[in-house]
Amino acid sequence: MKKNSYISLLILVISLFSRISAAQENLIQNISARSIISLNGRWNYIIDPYENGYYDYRREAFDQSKSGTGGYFDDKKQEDKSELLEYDFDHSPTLAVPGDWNSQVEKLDLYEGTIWYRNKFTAAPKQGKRYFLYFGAVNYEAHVYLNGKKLGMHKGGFTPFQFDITDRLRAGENSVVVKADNTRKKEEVPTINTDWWNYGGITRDVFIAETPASYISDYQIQLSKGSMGQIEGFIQLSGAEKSQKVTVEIPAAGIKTIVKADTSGRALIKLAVNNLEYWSPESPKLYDVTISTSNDHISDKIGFRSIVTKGKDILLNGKPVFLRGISIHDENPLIAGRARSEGDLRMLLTWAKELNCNFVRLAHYPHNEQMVRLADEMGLMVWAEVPVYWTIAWDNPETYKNAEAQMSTLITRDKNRAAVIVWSVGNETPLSDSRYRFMSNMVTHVRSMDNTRLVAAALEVHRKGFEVIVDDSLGEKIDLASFNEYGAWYWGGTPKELSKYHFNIKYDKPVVITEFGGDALAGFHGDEDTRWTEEYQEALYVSQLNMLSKIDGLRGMTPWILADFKSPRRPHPLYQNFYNRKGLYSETGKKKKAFFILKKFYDDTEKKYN
Ligand code: GCB
Repeated sequence: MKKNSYISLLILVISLFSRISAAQENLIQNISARSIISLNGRWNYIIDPYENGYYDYRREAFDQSKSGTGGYFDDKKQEDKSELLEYDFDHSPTLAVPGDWNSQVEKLDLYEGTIWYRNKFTAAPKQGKRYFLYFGAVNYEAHVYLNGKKLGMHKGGFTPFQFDITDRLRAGENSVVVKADNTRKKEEVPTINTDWWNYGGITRDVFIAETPASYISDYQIQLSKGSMGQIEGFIQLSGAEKSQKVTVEIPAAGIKTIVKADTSGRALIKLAVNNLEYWSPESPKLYDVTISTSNDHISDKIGFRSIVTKGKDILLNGKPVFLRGISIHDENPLIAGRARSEGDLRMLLTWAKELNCNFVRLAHYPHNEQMVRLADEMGLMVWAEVPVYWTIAWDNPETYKNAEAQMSTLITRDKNRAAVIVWSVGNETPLSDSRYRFMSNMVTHVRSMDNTRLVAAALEVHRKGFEVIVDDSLGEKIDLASFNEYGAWYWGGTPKELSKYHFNIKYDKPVVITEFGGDALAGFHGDEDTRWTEEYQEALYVSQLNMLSKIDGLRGMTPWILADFKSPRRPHPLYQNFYNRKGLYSETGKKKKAFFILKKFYDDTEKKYN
């Protein structure tokens, strides 16, 4: 290739790339505490299974064409009577945002593909301010346009993203268009096969946040690894004035410190503290923390606690703790659909509290930031996870990058939440060399971003006769011997036969059973050998708890699962009706018999640990 054409190709590649990604910004910490314009509400939508709004009839993408126009994102109106226009947002139906589309419109129940959303809003941008368009989550691939121009694309159905729209936001009316596509693909994260509903759409909050031109973009303020007497962290400033003085104050703890950011806007803090009241489930103390520069100010509620392991113990603030947990999906069974509001989230955590939990596993992907903030407030420790679930494309470097990016976003978003004690790099991933490499790299990555929390994964067991063995070599790399086992449901016969089994766990680490359970249709009764009855599930819990209690080093569990949830893998017409019925609560919120078995076990365990 000639030098000139090489250079022009390079310029083309760079400009194409920058056109797509220029506006996508690193997440702003605690962005909902900024002055915001909420874009939640009814958005017009167009179902587009053939992606007419994105590609022309030669399958060329409109937003990649010279003019960059022609797609539904133009949000055009018919201007004269002869004009041909085959879409019209104004006369299209509406969907609630936030909210998945499946639970809102019957014909979308099983829809997988593209839906276009359009929202009109007015703005009055001020001179000297910056504006960010923020999405809490869109499942799975989102292309976002403001006033007909593409802002960028985001992949990953459960992580937040934002765009700097300062130069594009108009005084007066604006149109934001989102192409949301929830098509499952083998190389994505998650992959095509999961045991949950593939809810599509704009499932979490959308808003525009205003910041000063130079602003506090990120911060971490937590106790240092293993320490109960030192707060460590950083403040990151963005914008033109980076090298500024930053004041951090925690008035109730008598803390005030002033640090200077370097030319990259980074200021490190390290503070000796005493007399801190530590965060714990019994006393979820959150301090008001404020961070200020000459032109910006942000406050947050932050708890301080230490979490480490020592041999087979988990120590919370230096004291052994038993994780009385339950697994939870981000789904309100009463809808049934993705949780849409703080009320939905509070209901789920209140149900966990009724079980006497001090711990929740937010399976199998990042839940709403609000959920983690509620856990902070309500005193529930959290296991947070990314959807590296079952058989991911282990050898594809793009798949790895995607998984790592989702993990980075999750850590960036929730790193100031005392509630989060475990980052989980995945669930039930099948053994192979490439999977080991993938998962080990994830673990290393997590530790490089945050060394103050435990790192784990939900591993699998295998069996030899009556021996249940945990020897996955990933176990060497993580902090917990954490695994799922489905004795008396997928193997091991009926509940009473479980007593023959015993565990052989290779690691001298705290043992946390990340899943066990079985299905019961609420209100269906019979003897304890009859599948799908509440009695079977109850007997299963009794036998499981007997069996698990014999494990030396058992330090916690998150049985599967708090509430029945929808899954296309569960078609049995009498018992399932496309619900996974392993919930301790039914899809109408009724407690099943097994609920009381687990609650009693947790009540007794709590006494032992106090
Ligand atoms: C598992 C998965 C979970 C499923 C559950 C089940 O091991 O981790 O996502 O829903 O089993 O019910 O089979």
